[in-house]
Amino acid sequence: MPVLNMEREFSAKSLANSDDEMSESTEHNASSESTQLGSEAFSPYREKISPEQTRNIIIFGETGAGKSALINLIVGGPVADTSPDAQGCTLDTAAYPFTLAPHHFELFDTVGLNEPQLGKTGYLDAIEKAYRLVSTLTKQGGIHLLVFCIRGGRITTTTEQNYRLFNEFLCHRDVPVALVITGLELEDRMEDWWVRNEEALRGFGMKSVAHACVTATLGVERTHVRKYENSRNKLLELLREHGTGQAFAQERIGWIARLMKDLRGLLRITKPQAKKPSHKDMVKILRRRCRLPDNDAAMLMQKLREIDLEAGS
Ligand SMILES: Nc1nc2c(ncn2[C@@H]2O[C@H](COP(=O)(O)OP(=O)(O)O)[C@@H](O)[C@H]2O)c(=O)[nH]1
Ligand SMILES: [Mg+2]
Repeated sequence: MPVLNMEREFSAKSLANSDDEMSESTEHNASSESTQLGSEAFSPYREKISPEQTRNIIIFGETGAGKSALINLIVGGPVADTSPDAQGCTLDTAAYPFTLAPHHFELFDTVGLNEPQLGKTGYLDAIEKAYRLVSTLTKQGGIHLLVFCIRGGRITTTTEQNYRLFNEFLCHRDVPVALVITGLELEDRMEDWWVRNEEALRGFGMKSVAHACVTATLGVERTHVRKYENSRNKLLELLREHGTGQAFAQERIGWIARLMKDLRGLLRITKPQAKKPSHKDMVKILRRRCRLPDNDAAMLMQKLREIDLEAGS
């Protein structure tokens, strides 16, 4: 059974122990505009940062887990839309720049799976989003850290599949994962959640290099202000400590092809006679929606065939 990395856990524990500290002032600089992937228009702030300097942090988890609230907490202002029932397309992504001197980060707010499986339309939409995400990430230097956001509560099959989607399918288990547990404002000590649930998370195979038990809400009349500020401190420390290492990236078309194939494993076909989409269908979607150039389309078809051959299918 996979185990948590205990060596790295030490630093996670030290984050946890900052529960009683009051907020320090931290230099930061946030743009209130996100960068929608696939659009050529970057905010002026982004253009000033060279891709080598920017650390790309992917925040993922189920809808409602608190990903957007977490980004607002880190950035220190309401840049990302939070909503109790926002929906979207799996792998749809918006990026938010954030500076924690001397480091520049790009925080990617993602849409995860809302059910353990994808329908055919959801699958084709997810492929389009995967293409945009991977194209952006290869242009911007790869992924430095995955932040898995879970709402303190039950771990479901959807939670597990979201972990697989980003950790295994997108990052081939090569990127450190930090767990952030939200919704803990009613705990006397937020870290108690970890003590009670660490064993269960281990049982689900969720490995992490660090964790932070937090609240991403200030509460009515700022009831939770102290825990909120402590949560921000923990997250900034987590980014500093674990978000500034080596990036993971792959050759773009090969990366997309592999992700398309892996996503297929999550595809649910409800009508027994219906077929799964062919390579041609998938490439057609990318040509139509993302203007995939001819040579990339040919290379993608080739890669998809190679992966099939490798798998012996
Ligand atoms: N009580 C509480 N509510 C939270 C917390 N984090 C997020 N929320 C709320 O949960 C809802 C979903 O949050 P959101 O950030 O949009 O989730 P996302 O779908 O993962 O981006 C919103 O109404 C948030 O205000 C938290 O730590 N505690
Ligand atoms: Mg959101």
